[in-house]
Amino acid sequence: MSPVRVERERSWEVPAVDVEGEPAASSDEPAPASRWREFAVRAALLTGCAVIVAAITLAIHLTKLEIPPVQAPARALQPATAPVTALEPHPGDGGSASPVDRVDPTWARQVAAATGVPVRALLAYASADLTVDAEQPGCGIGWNTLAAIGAVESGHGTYGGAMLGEDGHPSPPIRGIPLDGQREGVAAIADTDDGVWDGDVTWDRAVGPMQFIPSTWARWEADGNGDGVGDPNQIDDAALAAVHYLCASGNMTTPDGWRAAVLSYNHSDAYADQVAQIANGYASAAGTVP
Ligand SMILES: [Ca+2]
Ligand SMILES: [Ca+2]
Repeated sequence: MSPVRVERERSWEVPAVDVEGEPAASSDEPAPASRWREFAVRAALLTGCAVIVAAITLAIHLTKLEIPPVQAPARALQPATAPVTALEPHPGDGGSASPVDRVDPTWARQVAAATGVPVRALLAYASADLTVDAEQPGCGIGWNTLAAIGAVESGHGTYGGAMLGEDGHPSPPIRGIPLDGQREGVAAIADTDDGVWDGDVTWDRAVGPMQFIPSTWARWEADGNGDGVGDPNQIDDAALAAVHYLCASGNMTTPDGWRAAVLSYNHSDAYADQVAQIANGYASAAGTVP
């Protein structure tokens, strides 16, 4: 291969050299000592140029790197627990009303307005919070954590343009992609529900506002609205099943306990961070409610 000659611009004023570092042939050869001095100067200049080019290349490379999000300490990620205002039971109610009716509607309207959580979804989260507080007072989950999970999982039952009806059902129903193992990070889960919940008789899919997989629902099925039926498509039922699932991990009042519970729902640190951020935002916004 013939040597490539590198000509410098005027400001650099370095005589032409070949890539092997040998001074280029010249018609008026300098004396040996002068040649070596000149060669040393050229070498120093070339080294300097190489260092600058390497630094620029490194800087460009670094700017292209995807810097992973900084994981804040778990302590900073434990959301505050926002309280729910419940109505006092009225004598003669007969216990026939939906558990969701315990939630103070005035509180729900104000918190919904302050947080942006749709009031129907907020009623489901708050009711599930009240239920689990009575059943498992040691769990300590706040409605805001449940709401944050609902936000990430389905936009509170509005994913894909769905509308969350007053009956707690998103319309159209929210169903995830088939769990057919064909995509990265997607497990293969053959049908377990005969398509009853997910409409898919070949594979299973995550279902409803809280995105329960049918086999998980089969274990955690709950009836949050008190109609006698557990339905993962119905947000009161799904929210109650979700708090049972989360509280099964243990005490959520400690940073490590909170994180372990959320990771049991979805084993992703990025997911837990996102849920914590949203839950804290809801608690902060709800704190503005008089
Ligand atoms: Ca299925
Ligand atoms: Ca139900």
